[in-house]
Amino acid sequence: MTKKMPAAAEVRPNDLEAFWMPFTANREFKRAPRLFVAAEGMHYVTADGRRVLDGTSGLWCVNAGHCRPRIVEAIRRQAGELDFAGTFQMGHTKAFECASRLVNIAPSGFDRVFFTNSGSEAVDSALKIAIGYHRAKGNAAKTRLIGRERGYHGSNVGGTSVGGIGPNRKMFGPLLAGTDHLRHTHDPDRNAFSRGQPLHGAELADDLERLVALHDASTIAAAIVEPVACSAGVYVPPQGYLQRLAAICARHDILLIFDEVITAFGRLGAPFAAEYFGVEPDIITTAKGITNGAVPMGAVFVRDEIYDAFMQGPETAIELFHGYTYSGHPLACAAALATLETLQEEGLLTRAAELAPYWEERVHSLAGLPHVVDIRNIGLIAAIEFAPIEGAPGRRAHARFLEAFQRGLLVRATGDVIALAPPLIISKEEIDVLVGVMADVLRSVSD
Ligand code: PXG
Ligand code: PLP
Repeated sequence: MTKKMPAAAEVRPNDLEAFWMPFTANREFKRAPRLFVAAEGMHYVTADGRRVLDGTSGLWCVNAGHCRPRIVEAIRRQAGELDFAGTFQMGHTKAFECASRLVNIAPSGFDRVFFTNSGSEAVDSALKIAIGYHRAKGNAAKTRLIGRERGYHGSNVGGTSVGGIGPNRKMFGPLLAGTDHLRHTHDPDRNAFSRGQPLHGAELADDLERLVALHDASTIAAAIVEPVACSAGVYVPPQGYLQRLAAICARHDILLIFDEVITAFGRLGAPFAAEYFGVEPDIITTAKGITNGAVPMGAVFVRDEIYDAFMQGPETAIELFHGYTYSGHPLACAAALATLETLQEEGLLTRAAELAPYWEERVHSLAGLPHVVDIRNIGLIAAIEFAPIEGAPGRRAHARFLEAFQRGLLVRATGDVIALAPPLIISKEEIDVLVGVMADVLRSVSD
């Protein structure tokens, strides 16, 4: 059979119907698609040949910038050397090397890492590990999982269940039994236009005591929070909040899971948010920046006590009945190793701390532009919130996202918030360009 291979030019506009796109207005998109064909450093290139400044590190993952040669080359080399080797009762050297290198930059005490292929899988793995840990310690009744309103923990069933974004949940019935949610920390009346961590709201951590009173600590396995809740609109933790939450967890033998899928690998100016905030969780979930977005990968870091609790029974027995075909995939491990080298060599794990004051100053210069009701920032993250259009929540931010794209800037709209999180290699001049385009967008879109 001969099948005519379409030329690249014929393929480009393509038939867009088959791909059911995730978290996308499929019909609107397919009427007026926004397609990238290449990327390098701080920029994407669109199908019609325009350069677009990446204001969101792809989807919060390309921390070192696009198509970094060391990472590209490592993946290429690995694909030709060892394409696949499983890690169920077998192994390959890159996975062990990768794990060892990663725990070296993790907060102290986190000496074990479990590999997944995404943040969603990292979260569901962490939730299962938390429940399994308590069972291994003889507390089999500790199974309840506590999330937080406005939290995002991926799209798998466990993560959706502890997640706290209404639209992500409402289509899917009751989800996991035995979950509950802390109140969110967004308090614009007291905290609007805060620079860095807001002053007010540490006491909201005491909401966990309410859930303990309601369910009893003997039934609660873990509480999971994003140190900075990014997806739902960038909610920076109030000063003292995370410390207070950690203390309550410790008091009740509730494992504290930090979901650092976005915050790990330098986003705040430290390798991990746990370190940045000086808080000690028990489990840390990561993904995204671990491979600079170049190959899917996630990782769950656990304290030694947790790993040790599973290492019981005969040595021939499997200790954790959980894993993925592609846990520790060779290409992902090669990409992660090259990413870590790039981040370390270029000082990118801490660069956001150096840039943060400039970034903060520049993004807050957008205050006062039409419809802006709040601006928030931490590390190399910022959010601009708009007053919603009556009866059409989200439309205002979406319109500004579309206009920014027309003007050569990629941003992310979530609800009526525009989120910004550029690659950590951004220069001050590029920050000026980004903020300048945003200002033009905010002035030019009237509605
Ligand atoms: N936890 C957190 C804290 C996340 O931010 C996930 C888990 C799930 O990771 P995966 O790799 O399964 O997508 C995430 C992912 C956005 C956006 O624009 C955020 C995410 C994904 C896509 C878009 O806010 N976060
Ligand atoms: N479904 C079936 C039928 C499978 O055989 C497997 C893995 O063997 C899975 C799902 C899980 O796939 P993965 O390990 O890639 O998550």
